[in-house]
Amino acid sequence: MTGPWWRGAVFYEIYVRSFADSNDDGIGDLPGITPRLDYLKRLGVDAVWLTPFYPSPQKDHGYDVADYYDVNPEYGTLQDFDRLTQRAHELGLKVLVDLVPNHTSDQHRWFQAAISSPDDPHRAFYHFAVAPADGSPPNNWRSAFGGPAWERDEKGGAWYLHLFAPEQPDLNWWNPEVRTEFEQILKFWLDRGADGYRIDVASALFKRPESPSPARDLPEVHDVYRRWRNLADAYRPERVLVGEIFGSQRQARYIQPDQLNLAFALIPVPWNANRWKRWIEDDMHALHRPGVAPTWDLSNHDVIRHVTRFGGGSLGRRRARAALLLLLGLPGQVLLFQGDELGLEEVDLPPEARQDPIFIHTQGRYLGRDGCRVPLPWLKGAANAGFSAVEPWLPMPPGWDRSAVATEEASATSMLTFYKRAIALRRRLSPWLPPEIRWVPAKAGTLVYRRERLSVACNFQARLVRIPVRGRLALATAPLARLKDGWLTLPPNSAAWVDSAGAG
Ligand code: TEU
Ligand code: CA
Repeated sequence: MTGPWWRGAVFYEIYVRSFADSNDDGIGDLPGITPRLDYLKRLGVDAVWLTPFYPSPQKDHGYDVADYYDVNPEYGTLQDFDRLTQRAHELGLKVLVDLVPNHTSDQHRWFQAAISSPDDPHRAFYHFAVAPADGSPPNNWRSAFGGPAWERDEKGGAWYLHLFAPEQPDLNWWNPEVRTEFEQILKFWLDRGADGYRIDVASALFKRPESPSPARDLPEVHDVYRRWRNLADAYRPERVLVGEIFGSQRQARYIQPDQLNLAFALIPVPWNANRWKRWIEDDMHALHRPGVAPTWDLSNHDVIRHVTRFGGGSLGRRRARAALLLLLGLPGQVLLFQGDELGLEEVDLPPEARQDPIFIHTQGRYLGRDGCRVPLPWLKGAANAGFSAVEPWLPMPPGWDRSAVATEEASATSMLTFYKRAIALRRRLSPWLPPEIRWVPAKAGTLVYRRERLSVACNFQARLVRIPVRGRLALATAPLARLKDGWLTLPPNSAAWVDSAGAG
Protein backbone atom coordinates (compact mmCIF):
# COMPACT_ATOMS: atom_id res chain seq x y z
CA MET A 1 0.00 0.00 0.00
CA THR A 2 1.22 3.46 -0.85
CA GLY A 3 0.27 6.82 0.56
CA PRO A 4 0.68 8.27 4.03
CA TRP A 5 -0.04 6.10 7.08
CA TRP A 6 -3.24 7.90 7.97
CA ARG A 7 -5.00 7.28 4.67
CA GLY A 8 -7.81 4.81 5.32
CA ALA A 9 -6.73 4.46 8.95
CA VAL A 10 -8.97 3.50 11.85
CA PHE A 11 -8.59 6.07 14.64
CA TYR A 12 -9.64 5.50 18.24
CA GLU A 13 -10.47 8.38 20.54
CA ILE A 14 -9.21 7.88 24.09
CA TYR A 15 -11.01 10.09 26.57
CA VAL A 16 -8.07 10.08 28.96
CA ARG A 17 -10.02 10.78 32.15
CA SER A 18 -12.24 7.74 31.57
CA PHE A 19 -10.08 5.13 29.86
CA ALA A 20 -8.07 3.40 32.61
CA ASP A 21 -6.92 4.42 36.09
CA SER A 22 -3.44 3.21 37.14
CA ASN A 23 -3.32 4.56 40.69
CA ASP A 24 -6.86 4.06 41.97
CA ASP A 25 -7.83 7.68 42.45
CA GLY A 26 -10.93 7.26 40.27
CA ILE A 27 -9.44 9.22 37.38
CA GLY A 28 -8.05 7.76 34.17
CA ASP A 29 -4.42 8.59 33.42
CA LEU A 30 -1.56 8.06 30.96
CA PRO A 31 0.07 5.12 32.81
CA GLY A 32 -3.38 3.49 32.69
CA ILE A 33 -3.36 3.69 28.92
CA THR A 34 0.13 2.34 28.18
CA PRO A 35 -0.38 -1.33 29.20
CA ARG A 36 -3.76 -1.33 27.46
CA LEU A 37 -2.42 -0.32 24.07
CA ASP A 38 -2.13 -4.07 23.38
CA TYR A 39 -5.91 -4.21 23.70
CA LEU A 40 -6.27 -1.51 21.05
CA LYS A 41 -3.78 -3.31 18.84
CA ARG A 42 -5.89 -6.47 19.11
CA LEU A 43 -8.95 -4.39 18.25
CA GLY A 44 -7.14 -3.49 15.06
CA VAL A 45 -6.93 0.30 15.18
CA ASP A 46 -4.07 2.23 13.58
CA ALA A 47 -3.94 5.33 15.74
CA VAL A 48 -5.17 6.78 19.00
CA TRP A 49 -6.25 10.36 19.67
CA LEU A 50 -5.68 11.42 23.27
CA THR A 51 -8.02 14.11 24.61
CA PRO A 52 -6.19 17.00 26.36
CA PHE A 53 -4.00 15.77 29.22
CA TYR A 54 -2.28 19.09 30.02
CA PRO A 55 -2.35 20.87 33.40
CA SER A 56 -5.86 22.22 33.67
CA PRO A 57 -8.38 23.21 36.31
CA GLN A 58 -10.74 20.82 34.46
CA LYS A 59 -13.55 23.31 34.03
CA ASP A 60 -14.09 21.72 30.61
CA HIS A 61 -12.21 18.51 31.37
CA GLY A 62 -8.92 19.47 29.85
CA TYR A 63 -10.17 21.76 27.08
CA ASP A 64 -9.18 24.55 29.45
CA VAL A 65 -5.40 24.35 29.21
CA ALA A 66 -3.27 26.05 31.87
CA ASP A 67 0.10 24.96 30.45
CA TYR A 68 0.62 23.60 26.94
CA TYR A 69 4.02 22.09 27.78
CA ASP A 70 3.27 19.65 30.56
CA VAL A 71 1.07 16.81 31.76
CA ASN A 72 -1.64 17.32 34.36
CA PRO A 73 -0.29 15.68 37.56
CA GLU A 74 -3.62 13.82 37.80
CA TYR A 75 -2.75 12.18 34.48
CA GLY A 76 0.98 11.58 35.00
CA THR A 77 4.21 13.15 33.84
CA LEU A 78 6.02 13.98 30.62
CA GLN A 79 7.94 10.71 31.09
CA ASP A 80 4.62 8.87 31.21
CA PHE A 81 3.73 10.49 27.89
CA ASP A 82 7.08 9.37 26.47
CA ARG A 83 6.54 5.80 27.69
CA LEU A 84 3.04 5.75 26.22
CA THR A 85 4.26 6.99 22.84
CA GLN A 86 7.19 4.62 22.82
CA ARG A 87 4.98 1.61 23.57
CA ALA A 88 2.48 2.72 20.93
CA HIS A 89 5.23 2.94 18.36
CA GLU A 90 6.56 -0.51 19.30
CA LEU A 91 3.09 -1.82 18.55
CA GLY A 92 2.85 0.12 15.31
CA LEU A 93 0.23 2.51 16.66
CA LYS A 94 0.28 6.26 16.03
CA VAL A 95 -0.49 8.83 18.72
CA LEU A 96 -2.39 12.07 18.13
CA VAL A 97 -2.53 14.75 20.77
CA ASP A 98 -5.26 17.34 21.12
CA LEU A 99 -4.27 20.94 20.57
CA VAL A 100 -6.54 23.65 21.97
CA PRO A 101 -5.61 26.92 20.23
CA ASN A 102 -8.93 28.78 20.40
CA HIS A 103 -8.79 29.50 24.10
CA THR A 104 -6.74 28.91 27.22
CA SER A 105 -7.74 28.32 30.81
CA ASP A 106 -8.26 31.46 32.85
CA GLN A 107 -5.47 29.98 35.00
CA HIS A 108 -2.94 30.09 32.16
CA ARG A 109 -0.08 32.48 32.98
CA TRP A 110 -0.92 34.58 29.90
CA PHE A 111 -4.41 35.26 31.17
CA GLN A 112 -3.26 35.74 34.74
CA ALA A 113 -0.81 38.34 33.49
CA ALA A 114 -3.48 39.90 31.28
CA ILE A 115 -5.85 40.52 34.17
CA SER A 116 -3.09 41.69 36.51
CA SER A 117 -3.19 45.16 34.95
CA PRO A 118 -4.86 46.88 31.98
CA ASP A 119 -1.35 47.80 30.81
CA ASP A 120 0.04 44.27 30.81
CA PRO A 121 1.23 43.27 27.33
CA HIS A 122 -0.54 39.90 27.65
CA ARG A 123 -3.81 41.74 27.46
CA ALA A 124 -3.28 41.65 23.69
CA PHE A 125 -3.27 37.82 23.82
CA TYR A 126 -7.03 37.91 24.46
CA HIS A 127 -10.09 39.83 23.36
CA PHE A 128 -10.72 42.51 25.96
CA ALA A 129 -13.35 45.19 25.36
CA VAL A 130 -14.52 48.18 27.34
CA ALA A 131 -17.97 47.90 28.88
CA PRO A 132 -20.72 50.19 27.61
CA ALA A 133 -22.05 52.55 30.29
CA ASP A 134 -25.30 50.60 30.75
CA GLY A 135 -23.39 47.58 32.05
CA SER A 136 -24.31 45.28 29.15
CA PRO A 137 -21.72 43.11 27.37
CA PRO A 138 -19.80 44.51 24.35
CA ASN A 139 -21.96 42.55 21.89
CA ASN A 140 -24.72 39.93 21.90
CA TRP A 141 -22.59 36.87 21.09
CA ARG A 142 -23.58 33.77 23.03
CA SER A 143 -21.31 31.17 24.60
CA ALA A 144 -21.64 27.61 23.20
CA PHE A 145 -22.18 26.56 26.81
CA GLY A 146 -25.02 29.01 27.55
CA GLY A 147 -25.15 32.67 28.55
CA PRO A 148 -23.30 35.64 27.03
CA ALA A 149 -19.88 35.11 25.43
CA TRP A 150 -18.43 37.92 27.56
CA GLU A 151 -17.34 37.95 31.15
CA ARG A 152 -16.46 41.03 33.15
CA ASP A 153 -12.93 41.14 34.46
CA GLU A 154 -13.56 42.49 37.94
CA LYS A 155 -10.18 44.14 38.40
CA GLY A 156 -9.86 45.92 35.08
CA GLY A 157 -13.54 46.70 34.60
CA ALA A 158 -13.26 45.41 31.04
CA TRP A 159 -14.93 42.39 29.46
CA TYR A 160 -13.23 39.42 27.83
CA LEU A 161 -14.53 37.09 25.16
CA HIS A 162 -15.16 33.38 25.76
CA LEU A 163 -16.98 31.34 23.11
CA PHE A 164 -17.07 28.46 25.62
CA ALA A 165 -17.01 28.59 29.46
CA PRO A 166 -16.06 31.85 31.23
CA GLU A 167 -12.97 29.96 32.45
CA GLN A 168 -11.93 29.54 28.77
CA PRO A 169 -10.96 33.03 27.51
CA ASP A 170 -10.56 33.18 23.73
CA LEU A 171 -7.10 33.91 22.38
CA ASN A 172 -6.58 36.84 20.05
CA TRP A 173 -5.17 35.27 16.91
CA TRP A 174 -4.70 38.67 15.28
CA ASN A 175 -1.74 39.02 17.62
CA PRO A 176 1.37 37.58 15.90
CA GLU A 177 2.81 36.63 19.29
CA VAL A 178 -0.02 34.13 19.76
CA ARG A 179 0.87 32.55 16.42
CA THR A 180 4.53 32.32 17.39
CA GLU A 181 3.67 30.74 20.74
CA PHE A 182 1.57 28.04 19.09
CA GLU A 183 4.26 27.20 16.57
CA GLN A 184 6.53 26.45 19.54
CA ILE A 185 3.83 24.31 21.15
CA LEU A 186 3.27 22.44 17.90
CA LYS A 187 6.97 21.59 17.68
CA PHE A 188 7.18 20.59 21.34
CA TRP A 189 4.90 17.52 21.08
CA LEU A 190 6.08 16.58 17.60
CA ASP A 191 9.65 16.60 18.93
CA ARG A 192 8.47 14.31 21.75
CA GLY A 193 7.17 11.80 19.24
CA ALA A 194 3.51 12.73 18.73
CA ASP A 195 2.37 11.62 15.28
CA GLY A 196 0.06 14.56 14.81
CA TYR A 197 -2.62 16.80 16.21
CA ARG A 198 -6.35 16.93 16.48
CA ILE A 199 -6.98 20.68 16.45
CA ASP A 200 -9.88 21.81 18.63
CA VAL A 201 -12.36 24.36 17.23
CA ALA A 202 -10.04 24.64 14.25
CA SER A 203 -12.10 27.02 12.11
CA ALA A 204 -12.90 29.73 14.65
CA LEU A 205 -9.51 31.04 15.77
CA PHE A 206 -9.95 34.49 14.25
CA LYS A 207 -12.90 36.66 15.16
CA ARG A 208 -13.94 40.26 14.80
CA PRO A 209 -15.89 41.30 17.89
CA GLU A 210 -17.32 44.20 15.86
CA SER A 211 -19.14 41.82 13.51
CA PRO A 212 -22.69 40.62 14.26
CA SER A 213 -21.74 37.01 14.94
CA PRO A 214 -18.53 35.05 15.60
CA ALA A 215 -17.92 34.18 11.94
CA ARG A 216 -15.76 31.18 11.23
CA ASP A 217 -13.38 30.47 8.38
CA LEU A 218 -11.75 33.90 8.15
CA PRO A 219 -9.05 33.76 5.47
CA GLU A 220 -6.27 34.25 8.02
CA VAL A 221 -6.97 30.89 9.67
CA HIS A 222 -5.85 29.17 6.49
CA ASP A 223 -2.53 31.00 6.67
CA VAL A 224 -2.02 29.59 10.16
CA TYR A 225 -2.53 26.04 8.89
CA ARG A 226 -0.20 26.69 5.96
CA ARG A 227 2.49 27.56 8.48
CA TRP A 228 1.67 24.51 10.58
CA ARG A 229 1.74 22.30 7.50
CA ASN A 230 5.25 23.55 6.74
CA LEU A 231 6.34 22.88 10.29
CA ALA A 232 4.83 19.39 10.39
CA ASP A 233 6.25 18.48 7.00
CA ALA A 234 9.76 18.84 8.38
CA TYR A 235 9.20 15.67 10.45
CA ARG A 236 9.64 12.01 9.50
CA PRO A 237 7.72 9.77 9.64
CA GLU A 238 4.85 11.81 8.28
CA ARG A 239 2.76 13.76 10.83
CA VAL A 240 -0.95 14.35 10.50
CA LEU A 241 -2.96 17.52 11.16
CA VAL A 242 -6.65 16.95 11.82
CA GLY A 243 -9.06 19.84 12.26
CA GLU A 244 -12.31 19.83 14.20
CA ILE A 245 -14.39 21.40 11.44
CA PHE A 246 -18.12 20.85 11.02
CA GLY A 247 -19.68 20.25 7.60
CA SER A 248 -18.02 18.57 4.63
CA GLN A 249 -18.13 21.66 2.38
CA ARG A 250 -16.24 23.62 4.98
CA GLN A 251 -13.85 20.74 5.69
CA ALA A 252 -12.95 20.69 2.02
CA ARG A 253 -11.46 24.18 2.24
CA TYR A 254 -9.06 23.06 4.97
CA ILE A 255 -8.16 19.61 3.66
CA GLN A 256 -5.63 20.87 1.15
CA PRO A 257 -2.10 19.76 0.31
CA ASP A 258 -0.75 22.91 1.97
CA GLN A 259 -3.02 22.82 5.05
CA LEU A 260 -4.71 20.03 7.02
CA ASN A 261 -4.82 16.33 6.17
CA LEU A 262 -8.13 15.37 7.73
CA ALA A 263 -11.12 16.69 9.61
CA PHE A 264 -13.07 15.11 12.46
CA ALA A 265 -16.46 16.47 13.41
CA LEU A 266 -19.59 14.56 13.99
CA ILE A 267 -23.12 15.48 13.06
CA PRO A 268 -25.31 12.63 14.31
CA VAL A 269 -27.47 11.03 11.61
CA PRO A 270 -30.68 9.22 12.59
CA TRP A 271 -31.41 5.60 11.66
CA ASN A 272 -32.94 6.25 8.26
CA ALA A 273 -31.73 4.97 4.88
CA ASN A 274 -32.33 8.25 3.02
CA ARG A 275 -30.54 10.32 5.63
CA TRP A 276 -27.58 7.97 5.59
CA LYS A 277 -27.42 8.04 1.83
CA ARG A 278 -27.45 11.82 1.80
CA TRP A 279 -24.77 11.97 4.49
CA ILE A 280 -22.48 9.59 2.60
CA GLU A 281 -23.09 11.29 -0.74
CA ASP A 282 -22.54 14.80 0.63
CA ASP A 283 -19.28 13.85 2.30
CA MET A 284 -18.00 11.84 -0.64
CA HIS A 285 -18.91 14.61 -3.03
CA ALA A 286 -17.40 17.46 -1.01
CA LEU A 287 -14.19 15.58 -0.29
CA HIS A 288 -13.78 13.64 -3.49
CA ARG A 289 -10.32 14.45 -4.76
CA PRO A 290 -7.31 12.22 -5.36
CA GLY A 291 -5.89 11.19 -2.01
CA VAL A 292 -8.65 12.88 -0.04
CA ALA A 293 -11.56 11.11 1.65
CA PRO A 294 -13.92 11.72 4.53
CA THR A 295 -13.43 10.44 8.06
CA TRP A 296 -16.53 8.54 9.19
CA ASP A 297 -17.64 8.46 12.79
CA LEU A 298 -20.67 7.63 14.88
CA SER A 299 -19.72 8.87 18.35
CA ASN A 300 -17.27 11.05 20.20
CA HIS A 301 -16.94 12.66 23.64
CA ASP A 302 -19.40 15.46 22.72
CA VAL A 303 -22.48 13.52 21.63
CA ILE A 304 -24.99 10.97 22.94
CA ARG A 305 -23.63 7.47 22.37
CA HIS A 306 -24.96 6.07 19.12
CA VAL A 307 -26.32 2.79 20.55
CA THR A 308 -28.68 5.01 22.54
CA ARG A 309 -29.41 7.33 19.60
CA PHE A 310 -30.32 4.29 17.53
CA GLY A 311 -32.99 3.17 19.99
CA GLY A 312 -30.95 1.70 22.85
CA GLY A 313 -30.81 -1.85 24.20
CA SER A 314 -30.53 -4.78 21.84
CA LEU A 315 -32.19 -2.80 19.01
CA GLY A 316 -29.63 0.00 19.36
CA ARG A 317 -26.80 -2.51 19.41
CA ARG A 318 -28.07 -4.36 16.33
CA ARG A 319 -28.22 -1.07 14.46
CA ALA A 320 -24.79 -0.08 15.75
CA ARG A 321 -23.31 -3.25 14.24
CA ALA A 322 -25.00 -2.53 10.93
CA ALA A 323 -23.81 1.10 11.02
CA LEU A 324 -20.25 -0.09 11.59
CA LEU A 325 -20.32 -2.31 8.49
CA LEU A 326 -21.76 0.54 6.43
CA LEU A 327 -18.95 2.89 7.49
CA LEU A 328 -16.06 0.42 7.42
CA GLY A 329 -16.94 -0.44 3.83
CA LEU A 330 -16.50 3.16 2.70
CA PRO A 331 -13.34 4.76 1.40
CA GLY A 332 -11.69 7.06 3.91
CA GLN A 333 -10.87 6.95 7.59
CA VAL A 334 -13.02 5.71 10.46
CA LEU A 335 -12.95 7.20 13.94
CA LEU A 336 -14.14 5.15 16.91
CA PHE A 337 -14.87 6.54 20.35
CA GLN A 338 -13.76 4.48 23.33
CA GLY A 339 -16.53 2.10 24.36
CA ASP A 340 -18.14 1.96 20.91
CA GLU A 341 -16.50 -1.43 20.57
CA LEU A 342 -18.25 -2.59 23.75
CA GLY A 343 -21.63 -1.34 22.62
CA LEU A 344 -21.79 1.08 25.55
CA GLU A 345 -24.87 3.22 25.96
CA GLU A 346 -25.39 6.77 27.15
CA VAL A 347 -25.66 6.89 30.96
CA ASP A 348 -28.47 8.83 32.57
CA LEU A 349 -26.44 10.31 35.41
CA PRO A 350 -28.10 11.85 38.45
CA PRO A 351 -27.92 15.68 38.41
CA GLU A 352 -25.57 15.81 41.40
CA ALA A 353 -23.02 13.67 39.52
CA ARG A 354 -23.00 15.80 36.38
CA GLN A 355 -19.92 17.95 35.75
CA ASP A 356 -20.15 19.17 32.17
CA PRO A 357 -19.97 22.99 31.98
CA ILE A 358 -22.97 22.79 29.62
CA PHE A 359 -25.06 21.33 32.45
CA ILE A 360 -23.67 23.84 34.93
CA HIS A 361 -24.01 26.98 32.78
CA THR A 362 -27.54 26.15 31.60
CA GLN A 363 -28.72 25.32 35.13
CA GLY A 364 -29.44 21.78 33.97
CA ARG A 365 -31.60 22.78 30.99
CA TYR A 366 -29.15 20.86 28.82
CA LEU A 367 -27.88 17.62 30.29
CA GLY A 368 -24.53 17.99 28.57
CA ARG A 369 -22.01 15.36 27.63
CA ASP A 370 -21.18 13.47 30.84
CA GLY A 371 -23.42 10.57 29.83
CA CYS A 372 -21.02 9.41 27.11
CA ARG A 373 -17.94 9.93 29.29
CA VAL A 374 -18.54 7.36 32.03
CA PRO A 375 -15.33 5.31 32.54
CA LEU A 376 -14.80 2.08 30.65
CA PRO A 377 -15.68 -1.25 32.27
CA TRP A 378 -12.71 -3.59 32.15
CA LEU A 379 -13.62 -6.53 34.39
CA LYS A 380 -16.98 -8.05 35.31
CA GLY A 381 -17.61 -8.51 39.00
CA ALA A 382 -14.68 -6.33 40.04
CA ALA A 383 -15.14 -3.15 42.09
CA ASN A 384 -16.09 -0.31 39.73
CA ALA A 385 -15.90 -2.74 36.82
CA GLY A 386 -12.13 -2.93 37.19
CA PHE A 387 -11.60 0.72 36.24
CA SER A 388 -10.54 1.82 39.69
CA ALA A 389 -10.63 0.63 43.31
CA VAL A 390 -12.55 3.76 44.29
CA GLU A 391 -15.69 5.23 42.78
CA PRO A 392 -14.70 6.90 39.49
CA TRP A 393 -15.07 10.62 38.79
CA LEU A 394 -18.36 9.86 37.05
CA PRO A 395 -20.34 7.06 38.71
CA MET A 396 -21.08 3.84 36.80
CA PRO A 397 -24.70 2.70 36.59
CA PRO A 398 -25.69 -0.75 37.90
CA GLY A 399 -24.74 -3.52 35.49
CA TRP A 400 -22.09 -1.40 33.73
CA ASP A 401 -19.70 -4.36 33.96
CA ARG A 402 -21.96 -6.48 31.73
CA SER A 403 -20.02 -5.23 28.73
CA ALA A 404 -16.60 -5.32 30.38
CA VAL A 405 -13.65 -5.68 28.04
CA ALA A 406 -12.61 -9.07 29.50
CA THR A 407 -16.10 -10.51 29.04
CA GLU A 408 -16.44 -9.11 25.54
CA GLU A 409 -13.04 -10.45 24.54
CA ALA A 410 -13.96 -13.95 25.73
CA SER A 411 -17.22 -14.12 23.76
CA ALA A 412 -17.39 -15.18 20.12
CA THR A 413 -20.62 -13.24 19.58
CA SER A 414 -19.86 -10.02 21.47
CA MET A 415 -19.84 -6.53 20.02
CA LEU A 416 -16.08 -6.38 20.58
CA THR A 417 -15.45 -9.60 18.66
CA PHE A 418 -17.60 -8.25 15.86
CA TYR A 419 -15.60 -5.00 15.75
CA LYS A 420 -12.35 -6.97 15.58
CA ARG A 421 -13.63 -9.15 12.78
CA ALA A 422 -14.93 -6.23 10.74
CA ILE A 423 -11.77 -4.14 11.14
CA ALA A 424 -9.56 -7.13 10.27
CA LEU A 425 -11.60 -7.96 7.18
CA ARG A 426 -11.53 -4.35 6.02
CA ARG A 427 -7.75 -4.44 6.34
CA ARG A 428 -7.53 -7.64 4.29
CA LEU A 429 -9.81 -6.34 1.56
CA SER A 430 -8.55 -2.78 1.37
CA PRO A 431 -5.77 -3.36 -1.22
CA TRP A 432 -8.50 -4.40 -3.68
CA LEU A 433 -10.96 -1.61 -3.01
CA PRO A 434 -11.06 1.48 -5.23
CA PRO A 435 -11.48 4.93 -3.64
CA GLU A 436 -15.03 5.33 -4.86
CA ILE A 437 -18.34 3.56 -4.34
CA ARG A 438 -21.22 2.87 -6.69
CA TRP A 439 -24.78 2.84 -5.38
CA VAL A 440 -26.79 -0.18 -6.42
CA PRO A 441 -30.50 0.59 -6.85
CA ALA A 442 -32.30 -0.87 -3.86
CA LYS A 443 -35.75 -0.94 -2.27
CA ALA A 444 -36.81 1.89 0.01
CA GLY A 445 -35.38 1.46 3.49
CA THR A 446 -32.30 -0.37 2.26
CA LEU A 447 -28.91 0.81 1.05
CA VAL A 448 -26.57 -1.14 -1.19
CA TYR A 449 -23.23 0.03 -2.52
CA ARG A 450 -20.35 -1.62 -4.32
CA ARG A 451 -16.63 -1.10 -4.22
CA GLU A 452 -15.50 -3.45 -6.92
CA ARG A 453 -15.51 -6.91 -5.34
CA LEU A 454 -17.12 -5.75 -2.09
CA SER A 455 -20.88 -5.18 -1.86
CA VAL A 456 -22.26 -3.62 1.29
CA ALA A 457 -25.97 -3.93 2.02
CA CYS A 458 -27.95 -2.57 4.94
CA ASN A 459 -31.57 -3.07 5.90
CA PHE A 460 -32.81 -0.12 7.97
CA GLN A 461 -36.33 -1.49 8.25
CA ALA A 462 -38.15 -3.55 10.87
CA ARG A 463 -38.89 -6.34 8.39
CA LEU A 464 -36.74 -8.83 6.56
CA VAL A 465 -35.68 -7.97 2.99
CA ARG A 466 -34.23 -9.93 0.09
CA ILE A 467 -31.58 -8.25 -2.03
CA PRO A 468 -30.13 -9.64 -5.26
CA VAL A 469 -26.33 -9.79 -5.01
CA ARG A 470 -23.65 -12.15 -6.27
CA GLY A 471 -20.76 -13.47 -4.25
CA ARG A 472 -19.97 -14.98 -0.89
CA LEU A 473 -21.31 -13.74 2.43
CA ALA A 474 -18.12 -12.38 4.01
CA LEU A 475 -19.55 -10.86 7.18
CA ALA A 476 -23.02 -10.19 8.52
CA THR A 477 -24.28 -8.45 11.62
CA ALA A 478 -27.21 -10.82 12.13
CA PRO A 479 -26.79 -14.58 12.63
CA LEU A 480 -29.80 -15.22 10.39
CA ALA A 481 -28.45 -13.41 7.33
CA ARG A 482 -28.16 -15.78 4.35
CA LEU A 483 -26.86 -15.64 0.81
CA LYS A 484 -28.26 -18.29 -1.52
CA ASP A 485 -28.77 -18.45 -5.27
CA GLY A 486 -27.88 -14.79 -5.71
CA TRP A 487 -30.30 -13.55 -3.02
CA LEU A 488 -29.15 -11.98 0.22
CA THR A 489 -31.68 -12.31 3.04
CA LEU A 490 -31.19 -9.51 5.56
CA PRO A 491 -33.07 -9.56 8.87
CA PRO A 492 -34.40 -6.23 10.23
CA ASN A 493 -31.76 -3.64 11.25
CA SER A 494 -28.85 -5.59 9.87
CA ALA A 495 -26.09 -5.31 7.31
CA ALA A 496 -23.75 -7.58 5.40
CA TRP A 497 -20.60 -7.59 3.32
CA VAL A 498 -20.62 -9.74 0.23
CA ASP A 499 -17.34 -10.55 -1.48
CA SER A 500 -17.67 -11.27 -5.17
CA ALA A 501 -14.02 -12.14 -5.82
CA GLY A 502 -14.05 -15.06 -8.17
CA ALA A 503 -17.83 -14.85 -8.57
CA GLY A 504 -17.54 -13.03 -11.87
O1 TEU B 1 -15.93 21.12 20.76
C1 TEU B 1 -16.17 22.24 19.96
C2 TEU B 1 -17.54 22.48 19.54
O2 TEU B 1 -17.74 22.91 18.43
C3 TEU B 1 -18.67 22.45 20.52
O3 TEU B 1 -19.76 23.11 19.93
C4 TEU B 1 -19.06 21.09 20.88
O4 TEU B 1 -19.78 20.52 19.82
C5 TEU B 1 -19.86 21.11 22.14
O5 TEU B 1 -19.97 19.80 22.56
C6 TEU B 1 -21.19 21.81 22.04
O6 TEU B 1 -22.24 21.06 22.56
C7 TEU B 1 -14.62 21.03 21.23
C8 TEU B 1 -14.43 19.83 22.11
O7 TEU B 1 -14.64 18.66 21.38
C9 TEU B 1 -15.33 19.95 23.30
O8 TEU B 1 -15.25 18.83 24.14
C10 TEU B 1 -14.94 21.19 24.06
O9 TEU B 1 -15.80 21.40 25.14
C11 TEU B 1 -14.93 22.43 23.16
O10 TEU B 1 -14.25 22.20 21.95
C12 TEU B 1 -14.24 23.59 23.84
O11 TEU B 1 -12.86 23.37 23.87
CA1 CA C 1 -5.55 7.90 38.17
